[in-house]
Amino acid sequence: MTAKNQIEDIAALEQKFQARIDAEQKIEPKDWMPEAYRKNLIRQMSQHAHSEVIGMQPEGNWITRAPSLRRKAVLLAKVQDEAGHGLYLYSATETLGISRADLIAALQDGSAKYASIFNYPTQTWGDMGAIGWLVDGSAICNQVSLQRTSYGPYSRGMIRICKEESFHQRQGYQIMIELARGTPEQKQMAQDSLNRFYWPSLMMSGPHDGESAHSAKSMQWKIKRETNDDLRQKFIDQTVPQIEYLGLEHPDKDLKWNEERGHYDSGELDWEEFKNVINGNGHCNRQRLQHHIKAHEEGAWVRDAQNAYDVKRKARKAQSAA
Ligand code: BYC
Repeated sequence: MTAKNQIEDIAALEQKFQARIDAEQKIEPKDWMPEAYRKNLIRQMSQHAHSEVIGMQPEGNWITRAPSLRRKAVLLAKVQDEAGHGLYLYSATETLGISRADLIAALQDGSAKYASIFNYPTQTWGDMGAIGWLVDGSAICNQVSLQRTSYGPYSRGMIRICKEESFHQRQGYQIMIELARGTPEQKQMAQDSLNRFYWPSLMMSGPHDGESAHSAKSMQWKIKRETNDDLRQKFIDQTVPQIEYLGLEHPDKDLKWNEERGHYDSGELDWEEFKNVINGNGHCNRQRLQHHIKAHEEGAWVRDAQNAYDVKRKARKAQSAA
């Protein structure tokens, strides 16, 4: 085959691929896909998996200090769910031909990102409420749309994850309701957590569309189904009545209903802070990665034992087949 024929061949495959996407057909692991689609998916899905796993740390910090046995059990269940979400997402990413070990190595050497929000410290019990309500709330806005992502394994993973995330959000909001209706000190704690987590939760949707490096291609390939700014707007709009119901003050003093747009206009985010955090210089970036590396090293014996068992099992199977 000549080089010209090869290029024409790829162009035809790409056209067919895009037609399937346009027709809302899912792309499955063994289907042909452009190399850039595979790479972009590996990037987004693995960063999503890393976010779930690193996201266990800020809440894990409060399991031993939960105010009651019931709260401890609920928080423990939520954190375990997040580990499960990480596992589904790593497994789904592996279907694209990359190993879990390579994905973890990229997280640990800093070449793969995870959601900026998990680099903020959790200082009070109110932060457990704010994370469930706002962080999971912002994540859900995105994840509901990702249920319709074009890659089959990612889409199916998202359907299950969304069911669990709804419980996460409600448990967080319930903590906020109790604090907001409690003593003046408890209400103040709720307000303080809202003030600290509101803006970073808006940053979870990523940079403005005009600044988003991957959006155009990801929207064309339907990896993403909504743009960063549309997701953020959805979250801003849904949060306003929730803050009102709690009787707390909205942290955005520039927030205003825009009749013409049918949405709230909001104040600008601190994009310098966002850049700093995603480039490794947030409050907890180093601590989060160090903790992950330590836990990974301490778990090496489990992986070794698993591998040794696997070798033994295969040898036994080969022996009985002989
Ligand atoms: N934080 O071109 P853009 C959860 C990066 S966890 C850090 O707009 P894209 C939970 C971006 O990666 C759920 N980095 O990117 C768990 C890119 O860098 P690279 C987390 C960010 O991909 C525990 C660069 O900036 N959800 O629910 O088109 C407890 C340019 O951005 C961020 C997901 O991961 C950020 N916020 O759009 C509680 C959803 N924003 O890769 C809760 C899946 C941007 O070129 N991910 N960057 O080095 C997505 O939907 C998309 O990746 C994003 C960004 C909307 C986040």
